[in-house]
This record gives sequence, structure tokens and C-alpha cells, in this order.
Amino acid sequence: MEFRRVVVRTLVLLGALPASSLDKYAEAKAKAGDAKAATLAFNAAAKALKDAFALAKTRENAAKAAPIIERLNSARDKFLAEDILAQLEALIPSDARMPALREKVQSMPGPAKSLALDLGNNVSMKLVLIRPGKFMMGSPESEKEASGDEGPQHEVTISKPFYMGVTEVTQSQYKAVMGKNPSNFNGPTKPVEMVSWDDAVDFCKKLSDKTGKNFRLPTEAEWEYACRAGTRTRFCFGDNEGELASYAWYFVNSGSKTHPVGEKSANSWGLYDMHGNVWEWCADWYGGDYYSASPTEDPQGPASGQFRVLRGGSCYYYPTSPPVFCRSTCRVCLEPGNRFKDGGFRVFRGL
Ligand SMILES: [Ca+2]
Repeated sequence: MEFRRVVVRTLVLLGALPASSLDKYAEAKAKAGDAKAATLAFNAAAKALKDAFALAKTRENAAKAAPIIERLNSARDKFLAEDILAQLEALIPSDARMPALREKVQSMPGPAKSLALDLGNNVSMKLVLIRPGKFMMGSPESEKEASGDEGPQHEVTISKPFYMGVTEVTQSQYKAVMGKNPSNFNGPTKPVEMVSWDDAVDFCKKLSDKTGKNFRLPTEAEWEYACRAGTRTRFCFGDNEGELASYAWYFVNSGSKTHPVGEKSANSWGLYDMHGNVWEWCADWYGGDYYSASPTEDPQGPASGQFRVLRGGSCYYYPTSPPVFCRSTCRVCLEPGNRFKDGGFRVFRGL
């Protein structure tokens, strides 16, 4: 009973503090080893930011959200501040506080827009920052060549910014981390292939050990969000498969072999070969009916399964329409131990 009173009192006190102060308080408590107080403060900070976001949704309340932006200071809050500001721009663009708020948000520190990892022996790996947001995951029933497991199309929130490998992991990158190159189509700047899901996860673990940062495979949702880059069309550039050769190595132009990464056009978020070249392992177990009941925020895939998901299509021949597997929403799956000559991956890193 006493503990409950303390928790309630702490929450009330924390609720009175602005979000960025709560962040600092939580960090101090976490450093001091007081996990309970740190968790309470982080939760209260998250609630304060959610409240600000809700306030900024109606004209009537928008002005109340302005002081909350004034209190946001950490790089972690930059995207949220930008989102709230965008809503205020739509609701109260002439408010007297807006010029100061615009300046404030613009001057807030933000995470680095890209990362370049030094893997040794003159080998590096580039990642690009992807901001959080909402998108429509999966295909509408009307989409040409959509299959049943791509629906129902549903809104998904990617709640945190992240870094995504600009290209598929190359053979030189794989060798720099793992000390070997299992690929069938040899070439240092070609994507590594003949790697199983387990090999890809192992690579991420070794890369994490090497760099001290936490790398992993993207979830299906993160992959599709990054592939779409804000689009709702079959491909990251639109619906017209006649343009696919500008963005992808696929059966029609590849000669059924892989090509050096990054030779085709990137999508609008700076990611290359999301369509074609090699299939890309994602973190998730495959669930054919997963979309009908998946979480709306940061879905992680089914808790268990037999197969892991692959995305994006490849350079190789398939006995159907060549562009079909390159679509942003196409899902295929294989057992995690499978290695094949058009199967690779790219890496994900949280902030
Ligand atoms: Ca690819």
C-alpha cells in the first residue's frame, strides 16, 4: 500500500515537469541505478509528449502545445518537435509565437543524417537516417499482382528514427566482418549471397561487437516503410513497371546474376537496390495472415514460425511476371537455414 502511494505521488510530481526535464531526471536516475524511478520518469516524459501531440490536433488547443515545443531540447525529440510544429503550421500559422518556434525547432540538435562505419582494410559501410512516421503497409486488393498475404492493407506506425544500410551488405563488407565470402557471383562490391538468415543474424552480432552499436536485421515493417519512402504505389517510384530497370537489377536486365550495389537509382530516402539484385532477409517469422491482427505500432512479426521473411525480389529468374516479386509489398519466406545465390540482406541500427 505504501509503495502504491509513493508511485502515485511520484507520477503526479513527474507529470508536472516538462518532457525534457523528465528525460534528464530519468537519465540521472538510470545512471544512479534507480531503474524504477528512471522508468517512471521516462513514461511520464512520453506521456507529456503524447499530450502535446494530441493538443496540436485541433485549432482550439494548438496554442497550448506551443509551450511544450519550447521545452523540447534533446536530439531524441527533434522529429517529434518537427511533427508538432507541422501540425501547428496547419492550424495556427499566424500565431505570434510561430516565428520563435520555427527557429527553435530548426536549431534543435538532431541525430546525424548518415553514418559511415569503418570496417578496416579500407572497407566502409554507409547507413542513412530514416525518420519515424506512419505508412500504409501491405497492398490494397486492387493492386496488380498482389497476393493474399499482402492484405489487409493497414496503417503502421514506425515510432522511432533508425539507420538503414544504404545498400545490401557487400562481399567486401561481409568478409571484413566474418573473415570469409561465401558468394556465388564473385565481386567485392556485389552483394553477399549464399547467406542464410542465421548467417545474416550472425553478421549483425559480429558487427555490433566490432562497433559497440546494436545492429540487427530490419523487421518487415521497417523494411517496407524504408522501401516505400513515403509512396503508396507498387514500387518506390510509382506504378509503372516500365521504369523498374532504372531502379532495379531484375530478370529483364540483370542477365540472371547480381551486380555491384548502388549502380541503379536510389529511392527518395537514399536507399539503393530495395527492388531487385538480391532478396533481403528480414528479422520476422513469416505469418501469411499476420496482417489481419498485427500490432499497429512497430510490429515485430509472429512470435514463432517455420520460415523467415525475405523482401524486394532479385536479379534471378522466376517463372512468373518478372516485376512481381520486386514490388514494395511482396513477401516471400524460406526456412532460416537456406542459402541461395540471390539471397542477401541489409542492416538496421536503432539510435
Ligand atoms: Ca535488394
